[in-house]
Amino acid sequence: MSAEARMRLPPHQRLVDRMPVLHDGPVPRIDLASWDFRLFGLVESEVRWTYPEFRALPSREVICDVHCVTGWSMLDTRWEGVPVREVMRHVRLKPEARYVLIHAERGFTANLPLEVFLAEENLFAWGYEGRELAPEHGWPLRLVVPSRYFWKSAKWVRAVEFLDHDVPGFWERAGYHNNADPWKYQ
Ligand SMILES: Nc1nc2c(c(=O)[nH]1)N[C@H]1C(S)=C(S)[C@@H](COP(=O)(O)O)O[C@H]1N2
Ligand SMILES: [Mo]
Repeated sequence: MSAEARMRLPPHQRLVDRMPVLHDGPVPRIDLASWDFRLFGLVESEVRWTYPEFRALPSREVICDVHCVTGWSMLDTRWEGVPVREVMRHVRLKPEARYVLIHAERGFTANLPLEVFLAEENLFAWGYEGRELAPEHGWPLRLVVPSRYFWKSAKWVRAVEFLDHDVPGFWERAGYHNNADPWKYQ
């Protein structure tokens, strides 16, 4: 490993060169015709996109390192999708909104403080390494939050709920740290 790569590895992590597949339960079967993506909760008015509508939103590429709490890290992963900040241009938050709960297929959830969710690099990704996302990696849409352990990056996302209080997500209820900063080994 190069000295540069070592510096990019948080404590207790090892490098992998292919992305493992990790999630609870089976890969959900998705029907794009009935698929939607919604913003709801503490917003002035809710937003709902169909799949073609969402894919028509401006997209960009993000290259980032990802770190799974089970110990693997992958450097320079390349995602394409709609930036969280682009999505947020379509909604006006109520002033009480402080947290988000990400909702995915089959009841999976992940929680983040609003300011972490709004980071410039965060993406709702539909592409990976120049191709459509694979089903096992979250197709048709997954969240990518590079600043946190990868379990916050929900696959198969369907909605974002804005809240005035923090609600622990699926892995957080299972005992994972609420903040999940790999550099603090949380
Ligand atoms: N919907 C859903 N998303 C999920 C999970 C899950 O169980 N369900 N697991 C998380 C965990 S623990 C990790 S490490 C990453 C793994 O993503 P990958 O399978 O694309 O490597 O997905 C995250 N997103
Ligand atoms: Mo994970």
